Amino acid sequence: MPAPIQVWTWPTPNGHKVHIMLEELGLPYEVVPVNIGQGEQFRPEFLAITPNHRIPAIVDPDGPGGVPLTLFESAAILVYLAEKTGSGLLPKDPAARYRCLEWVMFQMGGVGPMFGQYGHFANYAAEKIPYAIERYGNEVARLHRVLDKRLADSPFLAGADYSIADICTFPWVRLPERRGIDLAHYPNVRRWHDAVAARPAVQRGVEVLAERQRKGPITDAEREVMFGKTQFAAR
Ligand SMILES: N[C@@H](CCC(=O)N[C@@H](CS)C(=O)NCC(=O)O)C(=O)O
Repeated sequence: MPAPIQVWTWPTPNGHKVHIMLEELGLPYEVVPVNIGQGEQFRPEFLAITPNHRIPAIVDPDGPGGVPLTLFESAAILVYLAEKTGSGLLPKDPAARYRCLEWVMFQMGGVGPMFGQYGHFANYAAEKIPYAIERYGNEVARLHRVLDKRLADSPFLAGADYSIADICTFPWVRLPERRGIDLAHYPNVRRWHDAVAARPAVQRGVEVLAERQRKGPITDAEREVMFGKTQFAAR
């Protein structure tokens, strides 16, 4: 039995990518909760793993050459885990591999940041700024249109097969009502969403730390930690 991979994480879309991947691969893992609303992302033990104080990050005691490896950035973690296990979740054929990486980068550079900013201005910011909500709302809708077009031609984002491109995008597309999105307007995204959501590993992955999820609206103390002085203090 391989030593468990430590996952420093929290039940957010970026955390869920890694939970789903580990479930898909059936690798043993140990969850280390990092409560980002209470400032645990600034603890020295976590900063020793990631200078960016953002979840997720992993520690694999059995990294390349048997040497322990720490890794942050969710997509780097998915690529690593796919390569470590030789999993087809990152295709081996060169053209298919680049097609997959293209959609992984699209998620990392577009979907994640834009959906995240929409969530910030629409749900978290104390002051509601119409321009910002409209700007990021337009981007969220545009990116759904891009996904819908791709998924009109292809069962999954990278092509015929489910891959890490789907794993990293799904947690951002689930619960679309949080982004003011009705998937009825994006029928190909809906078909894909339902197919991915039906996978047992995905269902287990999105349940990781579900009991720790905030139930009500964001508090002023959490706002301070994530968007105030605590977040931007020099470290
Ligand atoms: N590009 C990073 C983004 C990670 C990220 O933004 N994580 C958020 C949670 S989804 C976080 O840790 N936020 C803590 C904070 O804002 O202080 C990745 O994909 O891993």
